[in-house]
Amino acid sequence: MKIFNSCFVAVALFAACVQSTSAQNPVRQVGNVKSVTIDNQTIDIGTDGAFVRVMVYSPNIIRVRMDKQKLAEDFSYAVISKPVTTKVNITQNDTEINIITDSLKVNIKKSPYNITFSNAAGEVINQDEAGLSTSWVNESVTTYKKMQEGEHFIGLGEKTGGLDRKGNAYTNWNSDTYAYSTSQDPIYSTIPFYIGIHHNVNYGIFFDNTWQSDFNFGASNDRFSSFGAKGGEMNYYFIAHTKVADIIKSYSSLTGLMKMPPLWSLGYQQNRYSYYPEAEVMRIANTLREKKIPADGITLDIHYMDKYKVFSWDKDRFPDPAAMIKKLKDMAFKVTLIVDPGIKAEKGYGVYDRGLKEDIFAKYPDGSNYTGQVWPGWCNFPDFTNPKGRAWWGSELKKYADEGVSGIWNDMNEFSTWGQKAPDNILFNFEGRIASHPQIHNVYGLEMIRSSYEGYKAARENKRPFILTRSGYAGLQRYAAMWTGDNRAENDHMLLGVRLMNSLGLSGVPFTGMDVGGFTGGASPSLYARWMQIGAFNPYFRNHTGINSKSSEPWAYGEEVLEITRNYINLRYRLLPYLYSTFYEASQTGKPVMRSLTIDYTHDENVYNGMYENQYMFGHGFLVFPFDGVTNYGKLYFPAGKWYNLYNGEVQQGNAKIALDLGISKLPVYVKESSIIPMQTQIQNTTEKPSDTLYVHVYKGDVNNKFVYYEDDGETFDYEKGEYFRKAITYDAAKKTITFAKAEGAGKSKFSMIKVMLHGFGTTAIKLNGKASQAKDDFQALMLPISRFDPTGFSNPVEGEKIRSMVFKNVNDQFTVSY
Ligand code: MIG
Repeated sequence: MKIFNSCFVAVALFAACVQSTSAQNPVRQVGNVKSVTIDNQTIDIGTDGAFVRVMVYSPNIIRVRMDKQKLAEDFSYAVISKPVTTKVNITQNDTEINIITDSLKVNIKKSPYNITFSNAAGEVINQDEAGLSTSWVNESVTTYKKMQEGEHFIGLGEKTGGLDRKGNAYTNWNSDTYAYSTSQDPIYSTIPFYIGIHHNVNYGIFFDNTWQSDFNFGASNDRFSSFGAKGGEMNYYFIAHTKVADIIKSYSSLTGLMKMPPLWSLGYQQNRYSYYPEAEVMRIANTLREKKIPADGITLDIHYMDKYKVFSWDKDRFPDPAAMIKKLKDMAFKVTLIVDPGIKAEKGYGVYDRGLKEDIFAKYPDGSNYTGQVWPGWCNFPDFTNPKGRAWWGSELKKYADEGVSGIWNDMNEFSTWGQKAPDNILFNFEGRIASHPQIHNVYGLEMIRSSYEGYKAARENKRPFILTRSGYAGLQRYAAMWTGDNRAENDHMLLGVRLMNSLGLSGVPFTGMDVGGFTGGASPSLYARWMQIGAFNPYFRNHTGINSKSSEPWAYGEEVLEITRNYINLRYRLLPYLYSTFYEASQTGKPVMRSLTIDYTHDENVYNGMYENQYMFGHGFLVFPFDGVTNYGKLYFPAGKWYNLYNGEVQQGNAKIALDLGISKLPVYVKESSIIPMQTQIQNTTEKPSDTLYVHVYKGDVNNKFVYYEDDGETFDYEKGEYFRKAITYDAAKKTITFAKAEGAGKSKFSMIKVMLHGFGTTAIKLNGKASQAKDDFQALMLPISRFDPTGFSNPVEGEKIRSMVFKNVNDQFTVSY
């Protein structure tokens, strides 16, 4: 009885605390608004518990910053754009503030502070959860948003688990996670940006805070979604558009767009941990050529180094690196080298000595260099948040440029010290501001790849660097492609890899890849074949495997698997004109190359269903089903519209679910109606010239489409000065026309002719520029992964399905095909 009583008293006392004496309340709320200052597009708000600044960044982007007292200096490694001047109407009265832009209505209640975002029609898109809003517990700050009915959450970068993040919570703390599980969190990188979807509206929230951050999308709570961090400001950008693609575009306008990658990096890349010595590297290169497996890249892992010391070569294994790289170059192979940030602390090792001299290593508060253990033993770690550190790294990279290296693969940049925790009290320069490890941890990888990108760009005149990274933060797409680290050779990991890339695509990173074939363990032949098929439809296509696993080259699994693998690599090379143009689109708009179906079919509930969540569009035209590689059985969902079987042209109507039992020779891929798919004849590497004809495949459909065909030299930055060849191709379904616009740009096409390949038009009369014209029957061999006579069983075009073609003499001409 006594115990019961005192409990009762304690509860009553706690309630009293919450209500009255805020000084004793461990949760500090924003509270009531006390002062408001409006200056053009910025509103400064003083409240009981905080200082708030709301800025109109554009008609579609509102930025909210908050801190307990006043705001710190505004600085971000991720955001590269400033607010644009825009039409905005801001008013206030005793109870609220209202902001109206062309696209948004923002309402801020004053007692207490609470913000609601609505669209122009007044529909609520997103709002603070009443009573919770934003609060602090010690230094950690969190904003709570009302969970909307039926809300889906997608994005958040490289996060495991399902496509829909509803019901889960996530932490951002970049970590070296060897052989991570399919639900492990966190893994390597941080992109604190997600998209919410409900009631036919969508929004994005980018929480730009580099401290450890936490997101909760209704994980065991039915009230809110939340985002917060262990330190720093509440600092988020609210983005709203009617289309998810435009949300990604706005996010990309804040954090930057990917630059055009070098063409060779879209070819097939061969890798393992590790190929050495030189004879082994040459054997791999020769075998790829002998077996006619198209390829452009070979990657060297840590064993090329002398005792894992970065910027050195093991001279026994590689006596003359420059000569070897030249030999490979003559065979049309580009070399990518791995680099790790840990610098062996060893006097006499020039790289280290120069680092000491430049004083660019991260430090303890007493001024001594922080020392941690990785591959080379005890290491110091370059401070990439110091401009001097970046310059030093760039100058060390020159050596590789001189040796003819094309790509720089940034590993271990979480940063990893054998997976151990690095101490909090390491200090970093942070552009002269001085920051502790917890504040910069999540941007260490970003600043390393920035150093690599800028350094390699400066080291090689007018050549596009290819930078690959394992870690990063929002904005990493400006510098690097990203791969998803140490996966396992398991079916679930193949599918998880697809989701990770789809999610990265939703989060502003278009250039992504996974270890195709699996890093740890060994795949079965059927899993390997499936994985290579899917890899052919990934932005970055690299086969890689770990140190103790069995060989994983395309020929390591027997003749049949070799045949299947070669078929799909071949197809990828014929599709390069399409792929390169799709990369161009990504470089202009941020629209990813691998597109989760949530981008184009946002409000179709089926795309969130766990059964179909891995399906994606590869560019605008291909619907790819990452089919099970073990049972070879799967269920497919076709969204609204009309879909053509890639292999035989058969039409599949949309809004349909089908089950398939398949062999391993084919990956289910369908082409969307009205697609425009430029292709070329088979080449073995990207330095080889295809025939002089660009084959443009057009699929009859009832929806409009616009595709921009794009070409440039694939190598330099001259395209930024107008040296490109660009041709818009428009499918107008109502007018029944396909218009090829005049070529734009100062560059020349490598093709001289266009051949239009018409799919699904049957015997319909075809006109050219309004005049009756002959379209010849043709065979879609180019589209097929292999020749029709191949024993592995690809089918011919279905009977009665006529593929017809028309040839045009001049690739520059403007012309219209109608039916
Ligand atoms: O501690 O360089 O994720 O791709 O092969 C392992 C060796 C270091 C991790 C990378 C992996 C690479 C491996 N690296």
